[in-house]
Formats: sequence, C-alpha cells, structure tokens
Amino acid sequence: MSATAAGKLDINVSETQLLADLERLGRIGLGADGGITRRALSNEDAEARSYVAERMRAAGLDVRHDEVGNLRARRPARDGATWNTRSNVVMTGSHLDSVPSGGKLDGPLGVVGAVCAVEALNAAGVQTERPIELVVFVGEEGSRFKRGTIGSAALSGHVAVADVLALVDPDGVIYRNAMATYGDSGAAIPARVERGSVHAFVELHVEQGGVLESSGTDIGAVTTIAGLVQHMVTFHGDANHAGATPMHLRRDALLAAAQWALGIERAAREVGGGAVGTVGKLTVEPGGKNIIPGRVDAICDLRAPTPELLTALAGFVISSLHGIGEQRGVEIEQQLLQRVEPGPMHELAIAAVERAAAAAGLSSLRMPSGAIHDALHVAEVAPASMIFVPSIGGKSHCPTEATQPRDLVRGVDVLARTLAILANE
Ligand code: HGY
Ligand code: MN
Ligand code: MN
Repeated sequence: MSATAAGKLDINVSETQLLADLERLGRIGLGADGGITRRALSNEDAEARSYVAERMRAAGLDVRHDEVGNLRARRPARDGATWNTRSNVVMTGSHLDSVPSGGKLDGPLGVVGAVCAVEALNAAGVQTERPIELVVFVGEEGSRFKRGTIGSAALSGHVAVADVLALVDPDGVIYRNAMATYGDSGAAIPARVERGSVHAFVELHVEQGGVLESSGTDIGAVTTIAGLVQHMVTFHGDANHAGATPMHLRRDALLAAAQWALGIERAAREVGGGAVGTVGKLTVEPGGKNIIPGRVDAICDLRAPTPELLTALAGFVISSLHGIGEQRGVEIEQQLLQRVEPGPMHELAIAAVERAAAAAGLSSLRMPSGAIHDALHVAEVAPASMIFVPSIGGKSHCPTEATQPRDLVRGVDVLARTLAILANE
C-alpha cells in the first residue's frame, strides 16, 4: 500500500474508547502516590490482561495464549486466514506489567492502542493480505523476576521457554507456578515464532524522553534500541555501634556502595556516546539509624547504544569493585542479572512508520530509544520498529508520566496506517 493509499484510509480512532481503556487500566495496581505497580503474573497483571482480552474479542480478534503466558490475538486476513496461514503475519504489541509506582502509559498505550487501531481499521473497512497479530508480552519490566522482556525473549527464542518457566522470583515462586494467576485454560500455542513467519513488527510506545517534545515533532520512528547490563552487587561490611566506633575502625558497607555508585556516574560521563548508568535499587542492613551498615545489596543498570560502549561501561563498573573492597575492607560479591545487546531496527518497518505519519499529516523523526522494549527481541526474528509519541516533560517510570490525549490518538492513527501498509505490501 503506498503512502498515498494509506493517506486515503479514512482512519478515525475513537479517543473516547482509547482514553476509557487507559483510564480503566490506570485503576489496576494504582497506589496512593498515583503510581501504578503491576508486577508480572500478579493479580493486578492478570486483571489488566483479562480486561484487554475482552477488548480484543470485542474487536473481533481470535484470542489465544502461548506457553509463557503472552496473550496472542489475530485479525484475519482478506482470505479469512488467522492462525494456520501460509502468509506471514504482521505483529504489534507491548506489555501491561509496570515498574514499582510507574506510569499509566508505559506498555498499556501499545496494548490498548493496538486494539483501538484494529477497531479503526475495521470501521474503515480495511482488509489486509496478511493477518495482524496483537501481543501482550509478559514481564517486560523485570521488576519481579531477575530479567525483563521475558515474553518477547521467549517469542524470539532469545531465551528458551523451559528457562523462562524455571525463573524464580525473590520469594521463591517459580514462573511456571506464578502463571496460574492468569487462569489460562486450554492448549497454549507455541511461544517461539520462527524467522520468516512474521513479516514485520511495530510497537507503539511513549517516548519516555524529551526529544519529540523539545523538537516539536509529532511522531518518532525508532532506528535503534540501546542495550542493557544489570548487575546485583552485595557489599559485606561490619555492623557496629554508630556512636562508639571510631571512624578509622569502621567497615561501612553503605559508604563502599556509595563510592561505587559515584564511580558509575563518573564512568558513564567519561564513556559518553549516550551511555548512562544508574543504581536505582539498594537495600541497607540491618537498617538501624544508630548502626553502621553491615550489608548493602545494590543493583546497577547500565545502558549504551553500541555493544562496545556497553562493554566499556560495564567493564569499568565491575573492575572498580576490587579497589573499593580493598580500600574499605569490605568483601564484595557480584552477579550478572542480565545483558541485552543493543539492536538496530529495520528499514522496512521504520519507513512504514514514516510513511504512515506522513499519510496522517504528521511530522516524524528517526531516533534511537534509550529505553529497552519488547521490539528489541522481536527484531531478532522480524523487521521491527517502534512508533514514539511525546512524553510531557520527558517523564516516565513515575506517577507523573503523561502524554497529551491528542498525541495518544495520533500514535494510534499512525499505528493503524503502519499496520495497513505492512500487511498489504
Ligand atoms: O527499563 C527499560 O528500559 C524498560 O522500561 N523496561
Ligand atoms: Mn518501562
Ligand atoms: Mn515499556
């Protein structure tokens, strides 16, 4: 379908329905601070997922689930083919799980936005040569199990299904057992998709940064997705009396961790090139206000747009531990939690997003993503890209995450046109 043909599509996204869907999901896992906490395979995650499954059925989709709990729903092609189709499918989707006290749009926009995009295609009488599949990926945020992008990693084969099912959360709950929360019955379809069975993938997502807003651009067409390294580090010091212990006799675990965190900030600035480093999770034991910290557990989150920069940053961060331990008499353990390589998106999908934006009369910008997304793994088996819409103030992973309703609707409009372009060419 050419851009002009996509431009002739009479796409009318229902803003009322989209905002109602986001508002309904925004009540599931809502905390007193206005943030959303919806851990993977939790009751909240299951409630959100079953709401979406109902909306998918209402949109005429054939809804299934796969071996790791991804929700998989298909819109038939012109020839009526849905699952047992010779032609490869065009896929879209995102996630419903959240970070602790996160925003209402990170994930859900790409999930209910896809349902609203299908409804807009239905209303416009658009038929496609290829089926369209909507996916709700499990466990993108990694805030329960040790890794994130779980559902998409299983779909691409990046992680074996058996290894996903064997994941254990900090309370000792095994993924396979936690899936019972979803209450899925009946046969699950395979999670793994073979290269060649998916014609293209596109994910609608809030930018989670300030580039679109500051440049006054309507739509981002994502060209690459940054890579990620996360390490869990434990600092073993010596708990002791905060008043009676002279400074030169202390082995303070928190000061060792603080020195490490400040080193991460310095290393990320020195590596540059878009590299960033964060220590966002840290626990102090025993945690008494008059006790020198004896133990600190900390997780670092390192990102960079190329494997070389990521390796340089991670290398410094881990090698610095030895010197800190020696200097402060603190024993240090560290464990790699995950490394996800940066990934390029594909010209086929990027160009489709740009053409769809133009067809909708919107400006667009090719841009990298500093955040990780399910698209990164799907790109391992299919041409993929993402549609970004502006984040107000560039904020995300916090209760103030927000996007103008007009921009939400524009994102869904561009998604509908992108799907039509990809499923008809
Ligand atoms: O951490 C990320 O980049 C994503 O939000 N999971
Ligand atoms: Mn996120
Ligand atoms: Mn996300």
